[in-house]
Amino acid sequence: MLKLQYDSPAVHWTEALPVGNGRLGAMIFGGVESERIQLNEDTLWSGYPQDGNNPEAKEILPKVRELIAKGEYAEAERLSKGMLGPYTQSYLPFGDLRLFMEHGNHASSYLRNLNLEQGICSVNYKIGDVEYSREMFASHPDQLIVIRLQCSRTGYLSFRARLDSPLRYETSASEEEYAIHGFAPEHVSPSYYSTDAPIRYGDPAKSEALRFHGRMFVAHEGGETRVTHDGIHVSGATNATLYFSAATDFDTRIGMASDDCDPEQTSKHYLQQVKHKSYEDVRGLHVSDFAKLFNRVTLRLGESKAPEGMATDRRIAAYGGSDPGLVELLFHYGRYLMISSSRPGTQPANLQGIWNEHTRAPWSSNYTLNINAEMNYWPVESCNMAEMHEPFLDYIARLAANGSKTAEINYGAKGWVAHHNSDLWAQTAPVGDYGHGDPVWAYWPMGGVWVSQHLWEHYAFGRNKQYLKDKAYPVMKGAAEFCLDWLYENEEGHLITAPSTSPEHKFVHQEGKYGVSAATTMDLTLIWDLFTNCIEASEELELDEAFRNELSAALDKLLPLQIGKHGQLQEWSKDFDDEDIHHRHVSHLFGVYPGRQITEDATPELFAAAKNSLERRGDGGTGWSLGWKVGLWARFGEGNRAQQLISNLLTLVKENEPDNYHSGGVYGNLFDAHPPFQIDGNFAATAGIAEMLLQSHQGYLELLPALPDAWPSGLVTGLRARGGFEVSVKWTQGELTEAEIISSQDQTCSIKCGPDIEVWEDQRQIETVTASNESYLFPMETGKRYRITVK
Ligand code: FUC
Repeated sequence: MLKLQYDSPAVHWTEALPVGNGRLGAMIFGGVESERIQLNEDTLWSGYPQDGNNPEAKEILPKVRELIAKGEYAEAERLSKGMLGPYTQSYLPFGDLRLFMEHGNHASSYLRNLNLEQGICSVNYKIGDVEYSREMFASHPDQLIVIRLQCSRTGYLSFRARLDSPLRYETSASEEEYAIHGFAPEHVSPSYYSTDAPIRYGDPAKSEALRFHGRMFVAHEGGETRVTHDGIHVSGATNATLYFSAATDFDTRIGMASDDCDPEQTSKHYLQQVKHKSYEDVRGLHVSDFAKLFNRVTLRLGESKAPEGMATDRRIAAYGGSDPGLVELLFHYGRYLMISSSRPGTQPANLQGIWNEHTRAPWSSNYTLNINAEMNYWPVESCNMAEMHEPFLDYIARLAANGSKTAEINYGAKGWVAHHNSDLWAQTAPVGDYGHGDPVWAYWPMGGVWVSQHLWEHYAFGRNKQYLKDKAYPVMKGAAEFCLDWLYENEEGHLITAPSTSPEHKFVHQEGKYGVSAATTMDLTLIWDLFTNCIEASEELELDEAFRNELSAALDKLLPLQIGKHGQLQEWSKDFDDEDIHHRHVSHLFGVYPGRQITEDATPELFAAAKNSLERRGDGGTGWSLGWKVGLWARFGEGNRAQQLISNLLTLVKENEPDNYHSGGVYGNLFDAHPPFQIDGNFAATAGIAEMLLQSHQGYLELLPALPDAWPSGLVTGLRARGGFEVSVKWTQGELTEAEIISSQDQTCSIKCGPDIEVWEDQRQIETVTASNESYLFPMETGKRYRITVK
């Protein structure tokens, strides 16, 4: 069974176990006498719609460009602060469901685990001879958090359950149900911003801030229940099931609070629906829903030496590169977390997915668009969770709507723009409190460009032309229109961007270190990616020929990427030295991964220079940075190096270790540790492991492109590749033995894999191919299975 397991309750939040249905999340501590189930609802954020657009930016822009052209970076940087806007709002905790068990704290035979296939967290222990068990899950079909308590002796189950919240709230009791209602602050400042009044509530009668409501009721066998002001009391039962539902008044259709979305009615509705069902039915429906998604992909990387019952935190501490089963667990955990935090119709997974206990969470637990929000969605297509991508794709459309106003007001530009950070309100203005933030991170107008890659990738893997035409292409085109306006010619006639930053990393220049210059490699490679995707999309759709030609002409004039004095791919358009050679961001390598501009075949020199740049950066970094490097080394075809980065990521980080910008790992519950907790590293690890086994960014399938020695034999099933393929691969002694491919459409499959192979359609051999460096082509029919065997 794929599970996380422990022999004691969680002490810290990063040891608790997450469940979620995309919208509702819970962190389960598993305490014996006193259980804490920390709750979240994905629309509960501070604030209300405010655009933060800054018309002064338009006046400042030409002056900043002039200063940059003269190399006066200090002054350019100072002036560009005037182009900033407000900080985003914060993702908030909903509250806590607390259980007080009336059996004391002297337990034996304690076990706590999380079953990844079923999405169920269990706690088992004995008090004397009586066995107690809890099963907890977040049901997507029933939109509830469900807690089942049982004991082995009739009438020995007695407890109280209540709700509270760090936000402003009241509770109320009715005959059958216990409820909590409250409202969110109008403003919460980021945790890194020191201010006297970081949390501000409005007048509840007038405030546009969100309201929330949660309620629970208990179904029980034996004994009796009472609902009072301090919770639901159950005495002398044998088993009991608590159902919890919650909502806010955020209306996804209009992106703000609305009277049409009464959170009390919504919560009541979900509770009502479940009252006539048995626990077994609710559980059964949940398990089939969850397992159906989870079981799409399987992975075997080799025998594990870890003993069967070893606690997961101890297993992480003991890893040392020799427990492929733990890598499998890390891979599947990313899929588990995605299925639990992003479902069609919900908000996209934020910096902590949906799990957050802090009112001022690290970096507001928001959407950081200069890497983190995109990274969350790296595994969804390749790891067969395409529909989990939808919340992010829908969110991009909201960014595009707001971003067209920001483009117009801030820059007088066409199309749409987004900057470094965003939130539930889809803020597209730059952050930085109108001058507080350092432009090296606060000023970055490429957010819309990067997120647009996701629109295209969803098409590239799924090949749904209608989606491309109606949803993806218009938004991609808007992002490209902004870029056409944003780009301008330098003296040599090349198109450049300015002010331009390589996110969060400064260059060394004479006396100072600066962030703002012209045409960073990241800007250029992001724009190349967007324009190339738009050109391919418009060809597929057979429309917009003139626009396509305009994009091609702009691509020809883009400032070429450059190789610097160390043989590195330059991060900036001038060959500056790095502020920090081991900096966690590797933005200039976007074109290698997750982009596709820099490949060994198409751009061998840049490819070698990019590899040199990654080498220079070293194998350290925050959790997410390590995850990115797994994917990068996979694209460089260096399996052992990618595996080394996975080992670095599997470093056990303790809750109380201070925030760190140079070395990360995972916590006891396998959550990624920046540190602090950020979920992006989990998703990058999953995507990176898939990238080691299958690649498809060069127009052909490449099987086992970066297999490490540590996984000599193995199997992966159900991965997806661009072009509409589903692929399974088997290998022994480091060599491919068999693969199976299914195509979602009639087409020619192009494939590259080392040895001589035979291609079979059912029992009929259709081709024998001799090993070469070329890719082989064979025709495929929709839905038919094609087998590849090695001669
Ligand atoms: C960027 C990164 C930080 C952190 C934050 C959420 O600012 O540089 O390391 O991940 O996003």
